[in-house]
Amino acid sequence: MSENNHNHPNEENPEKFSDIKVSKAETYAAGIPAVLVSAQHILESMDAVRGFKALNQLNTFHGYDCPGCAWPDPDDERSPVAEYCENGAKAVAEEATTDLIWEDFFALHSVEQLSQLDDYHIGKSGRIARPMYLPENGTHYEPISWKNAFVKIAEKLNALESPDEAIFYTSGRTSNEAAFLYQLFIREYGTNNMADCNNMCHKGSAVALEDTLGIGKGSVTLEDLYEAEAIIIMGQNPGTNHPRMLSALKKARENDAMIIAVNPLKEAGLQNFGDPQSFKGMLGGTVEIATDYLQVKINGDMALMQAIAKFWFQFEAENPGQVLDHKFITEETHGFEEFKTHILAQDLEALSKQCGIPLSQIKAVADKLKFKNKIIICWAMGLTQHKNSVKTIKEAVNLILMKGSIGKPGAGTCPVRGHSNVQGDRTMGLYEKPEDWFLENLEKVYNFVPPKKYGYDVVDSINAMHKGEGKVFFGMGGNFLSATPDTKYTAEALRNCQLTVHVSTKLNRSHLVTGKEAIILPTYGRSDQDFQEGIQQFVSTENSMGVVQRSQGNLSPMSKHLLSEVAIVCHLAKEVFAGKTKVNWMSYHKNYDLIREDIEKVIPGFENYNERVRQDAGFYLPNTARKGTFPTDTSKANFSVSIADVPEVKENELLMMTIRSHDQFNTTIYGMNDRYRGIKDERRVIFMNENDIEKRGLKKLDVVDLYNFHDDKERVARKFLVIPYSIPEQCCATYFPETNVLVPIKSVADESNTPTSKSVIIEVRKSSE
Ligand SMILES: Nc1nc2c(c(=O)[nH]1)N[C@H]1C(S)=C(S)[C@@H](COP(=O)(O)OP(=O)(O)OC[C@H]3O[C@@H](n4cnc5c(=O)[nH]c(N)nc54)[C@H](O)[C@@H]3O)O[C@H]1N2
Ligand SMILES: Nc1nc2c(c(=O)[nH]1)N[C@H]1C(S)=C(S)[C@@H](COP(=O)(O)OP(=O)(O)OC[C@H]3O[C@@H](n4cnc5c(=O)[nH]c(N)nc54)[C@H](O)[C@@H]3O)O[C@H]1N2
Ligand code: SF4
Ligand SMILES: [Mo]
Repeated sequence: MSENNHNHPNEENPEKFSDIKVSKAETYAAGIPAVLVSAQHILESMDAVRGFKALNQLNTFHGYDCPGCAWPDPDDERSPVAEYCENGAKAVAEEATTDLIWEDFFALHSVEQLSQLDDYHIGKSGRIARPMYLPENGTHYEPISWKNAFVKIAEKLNALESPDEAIFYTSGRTSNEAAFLYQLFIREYGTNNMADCNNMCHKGSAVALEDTLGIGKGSVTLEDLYEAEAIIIMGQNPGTNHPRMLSALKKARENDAMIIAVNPLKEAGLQNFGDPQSFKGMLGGTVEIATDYLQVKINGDMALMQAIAKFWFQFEAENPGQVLDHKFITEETHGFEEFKTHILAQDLEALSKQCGIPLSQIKAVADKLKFKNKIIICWAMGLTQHKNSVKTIKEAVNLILMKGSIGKPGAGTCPVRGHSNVQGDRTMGLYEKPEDWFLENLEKVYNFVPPKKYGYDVVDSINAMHKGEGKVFFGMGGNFLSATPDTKYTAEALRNCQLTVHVSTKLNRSHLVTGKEAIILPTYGRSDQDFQEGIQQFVSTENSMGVVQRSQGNLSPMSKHLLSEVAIVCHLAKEVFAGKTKVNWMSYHKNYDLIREDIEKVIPGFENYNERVRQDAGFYLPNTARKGTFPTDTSKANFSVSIADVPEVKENELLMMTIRSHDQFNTTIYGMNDRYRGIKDERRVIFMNENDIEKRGLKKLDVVDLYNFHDDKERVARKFLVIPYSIPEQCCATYFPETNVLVPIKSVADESNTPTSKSVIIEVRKSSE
């Protein structure tokens, strides 16, 4: 067994535990504290001059796209003060830090020692300054030249019996240009094993929307949000995860939209917003966001939406022709009669019980919505990470279709995407199940036959590595070990590999639980200037609303030993194919315009890419649903019929959702606080309903272990502090990634294969230590 097999896949028994301070949860987001916290994070990571330079270009027309979330920037005017939020500033602080880690850092700390640190301290070690290599049976990473790193990777890839033994992962920060080349390299190499973070994220949205509306993306623009009569926000915490969405919601409220929040928690940002860009906000004033708050049980959304649909049918019977859009339903949709029959057969009391919202409250909301025709439904991980996610999202589409609320201004679907270019990576073809047209276009342009056989997604990849069928792992960004489910199982899977490679900016746990050999390839972040052959390049990204924009960093890279992701793919391809290639790899990284020229040839919607991406606000990709056409199998928008179901939770069990604190970006921990939820200096907490605490003979701040049984295996996450919180009974919440150990690998969503990170059945017991 090699040395690296002892390293810790997660912090099982935290050493420092705990300096927690608990206060009342906030009832508003942003405001003055947000401005102060932004400044604090920036100044802790760099000097004021670099900090000012970094923030000054964030989300501006000629600057760089925020490395945080995928929320869009306004098309027209951008704020003269700051077109970013607190968490955008934190993302920049994290990336643009002047702390660097060189070979002396790795010489000083063994991989095992580093793996004992918590994620916060691993990340805070700094930016990786040069390529590093962990030899077989090695205890410490050693420096390696770029050339030797590429040679080693190429040797391993070329020695595999089949290209399908290699696994390529992508996290959603990768630019369009790098993503396009990366998929081209992987397909020329011969596999479709392209797992990506989307598999754990909005995959269910894409599946549901493709089936029902014929396009796997949302339909709305920012303007639509301003014009909507009603916005329903389900399973999303914008105050933390898409903070500038609050500015759009504020605008919607000023235009009299009603906003309905559907969430098991009373999230601060869904209640009130202190706009730091308004005079009133700077004086501490706030505006109300949600007009109605439905504190639904975890996974109760489908039942709730079916109940609303049933009330709409009742109201339509009382007000014929006024509640439903019959013209739209008749002309544009398919399957309405079956849907109607199904909904009318449902028992309202049973639906109300299932979702945990009193019938009177559901009826009141349905009533307020009944004459509204411009409705937008927004959602995120609270809908996508359950077993029945695809069906739940289709239920949201049913509501939209009943109202004809799509293909017109102020109405439509809004899956709010996570990583800043996760949508673009998919558009560029990073997909384990490529469509025929895409492969045909690749073949036409490059004159090789790309593989047709579907590849592995994230969960398939873990299983393949666990079985020894996946032998080389290559991650373009991300933190595969910590982001994926069933941490111990995934650690075993990665350790089975001959080689694990990560293209990364910062150190993370995936560098510490490795295959027999491991390589870290350090790369530029969004804020870094990218010069190739003396000419500054730019990249482009696609935001959550399908706008493609250019992004050009303005900071001098802190180390001369970094390569861009584009250059890394080109050099790797050169080494792997050693001349036997149809692609002129070494031309691309010298001039990114050439990559965009080829993207334009392969992917529809990118006509005149180089010209249009240079326009101030970029350009919109075509979107059929936005135009009111639905290229589905029936050529209509499809209603769907689903039985509302929820996981069976026994008396002694709780249904756990694993969520983000206000101080993290996925597995990157910015800090130990969750300001809006009143938590300071601790992440190992479990938010529980008071009655559930009492029933178990527990009290506030008791230390508990969380555990469950699945496939005859006990999974345990130790030492969590009990926090009484406003959450429906039998539901609880913890932070990801600390509790990913409890998400069983086999617990995945139907159709999308997404781990069910928001529906984890657990029990709690007092911690014995
Ligand atoms: N600052 C910051 N920004 C981020 C990220 C980050 O980690 N930090 N991550 C980025 C990424 S990749 C993504 S995908 C997005 C994630 O953005 P979100 O989806 O907002 O993130 P989560 O914290 O997972 O929150 C899910 C929300 O859904 C609620 N919820 C959980 N289960 C249910 C349910 O069954 N029904 C309903 N109705 N609600 C439920 C939770 O209470 C919580 O409010 O954010 C992106 N932006
Ligand atoms: N239990 C549970 N698990 C979840 C979720 C959940 O809600 N609950 N959410 C899921 C979701 S929605 C997602 S999207 C995934 C996220 O999964 P990932 O995308 O794999 O994880 P991140 O934490 O975003 O990746 C962070 C790492 O990316 C690297 N990085 C940052 N910027 C760059 C860059 O510009 N280039 C390169 N090459 N590397 C960079 C850094 O080294 C950093 O350590 O996690 C999923 N896992
Ligand atoms: S809303 Fe998202 S993209 Fe915009 S500044 Fe904040 S983190 Fe960055
Ligand atoms: Mo995500």
